[in-house]
Amino acid sequence: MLTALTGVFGDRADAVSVAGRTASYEELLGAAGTVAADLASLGPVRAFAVTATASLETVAAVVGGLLAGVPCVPMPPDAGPAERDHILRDSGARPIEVDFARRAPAASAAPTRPPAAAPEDPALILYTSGTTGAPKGVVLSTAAITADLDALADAWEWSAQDTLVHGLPLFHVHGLVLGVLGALRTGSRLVHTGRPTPEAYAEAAEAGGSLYFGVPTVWSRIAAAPQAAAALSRARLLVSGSAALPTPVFRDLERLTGHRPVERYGMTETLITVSGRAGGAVRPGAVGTPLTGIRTRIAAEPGAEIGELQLVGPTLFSGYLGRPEATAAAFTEDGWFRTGDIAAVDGDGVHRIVGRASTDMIKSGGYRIGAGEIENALLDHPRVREAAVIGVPDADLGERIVAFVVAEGVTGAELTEFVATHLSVHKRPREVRFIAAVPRNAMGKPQKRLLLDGE
Ligand code: MLC
Ligand code: AMP
Repeated sequence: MLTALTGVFGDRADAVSVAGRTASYEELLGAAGTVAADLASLGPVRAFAVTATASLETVAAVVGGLLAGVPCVPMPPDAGPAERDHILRDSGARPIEVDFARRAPAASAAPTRPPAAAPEDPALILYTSGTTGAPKGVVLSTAAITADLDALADAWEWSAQDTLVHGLPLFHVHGLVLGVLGALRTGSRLVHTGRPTPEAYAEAAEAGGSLYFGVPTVWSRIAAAPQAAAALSRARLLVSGSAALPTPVFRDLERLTGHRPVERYGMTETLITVSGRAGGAVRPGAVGTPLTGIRTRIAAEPGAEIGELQLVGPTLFSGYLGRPEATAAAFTEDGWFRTGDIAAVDGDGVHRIVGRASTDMIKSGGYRIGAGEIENALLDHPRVREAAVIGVPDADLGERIVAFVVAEGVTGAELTEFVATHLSVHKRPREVRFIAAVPRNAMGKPQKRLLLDGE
């Protein structure tokens, strides 16, 4: 999968740069070889887990797992103990530590030997939230990942001539699969900026950045920093994804950088499936056309033009780890994956995402957050009797998490902190509102849309 590490694109001292530290492919391969040898010495393991900080260690861990044929579970570094325990218990993954300075001799780590795993074997297990319950492990095979990266390379004319720049977290598809494995497959130099700030993105432009990835929150912060945005005029392609890019941000970026950002659409379960193309017509609010090998359909009511986007193709996940019922429920009877996103297809085949089927799936700063998971965390607090969590439109984050609770003798700040000790920091409510009762229908089901009535 990692073509760049075979040396066909050459090597350089700064082939991979993460949060200010650089490594050549040879150094990366050496550190990854040590990880692979350590994994082999553990005997048969189902999976291994690494705390996925933005670091060369995380990159070496993921590459080491691929060399050894053992799937990697990247854990959010800010996950609270409950979320961490859940991920480790659910996946059965063995946590490991990586020391980037421990390097196997390059020859023993050379990926020219037969790959340890078959293409259909799991390469990564990424934990992601559903509308209810704890996060599920999404199993991604090498075959799915390579199909996706090759389709994206084609759509974006992404090659070893590029320098990829981003500062996204390394435990999700966007930052890890596209942002790290994509660079190692296409041979583009990688500059991971540590954090995705406008200043860091601009600085990387001075150093030759050509291809930029960001979630809409990152792009809107860049659009609000005109000097940083101007530096990106030297780039070749700006790509936005993980949530809808607001049209005003698209327009501001076009005005400040001279580029019309390309939007692409995806999910942890499907990888990226629909995208605009380099050199193609790009419209604000549209996510482009299906990638090579992907077929889409809109499950619309008779007479309606919008409906649930469903798809099939080689980039789809292998299933939710240990949850055959949940996996089956994610597909229609005739085998199409149900995205839960509401979409429309224009006359020229260009797709637009117009909403989501469930209010219980929140996208905040590009992070996918299940309302049920936060509600369960809040209900664990002894003072909380009822909890209902929703995403409220937010200019910076797309949506912000607001929790409505029925509780006495506890402050909003205490509840926010309580959630942070259970889950990841980005799952904390931004706001806690105290109410007398959660509105419910005759069946007792919460009527969350009523929570914001009267605003
Ligand atoms: C956050 N903070 C809070 C808080 N929430 N403080 C108190 N109460 C709360 N409820 C703190 C933060 O910890 C941070 O502190 C500070 O406030 C600013 O937080 P922020 O506004 O969230 O900014 P930031 O931390 O910079 O995060 C914005 C972001 C981040 C865009 C950088 O959301 C991000 O990295 N998003 C990317 C998500 C992503 O990669 N998704 C891809 C999923 S894959 P401090 O001290 O740290 O400053 C996918 C498939 C696909 O979707 O299609 O790509
Ligand atoms: P995740 O599993 O974290 O990858 O989140 C997947 C979800 O992100 C999708 O189901 C969509 O709701 C949303 N998403 C990703 N890309 C886009 C986009 N370009 N426009 C709108 N929503 C998007």
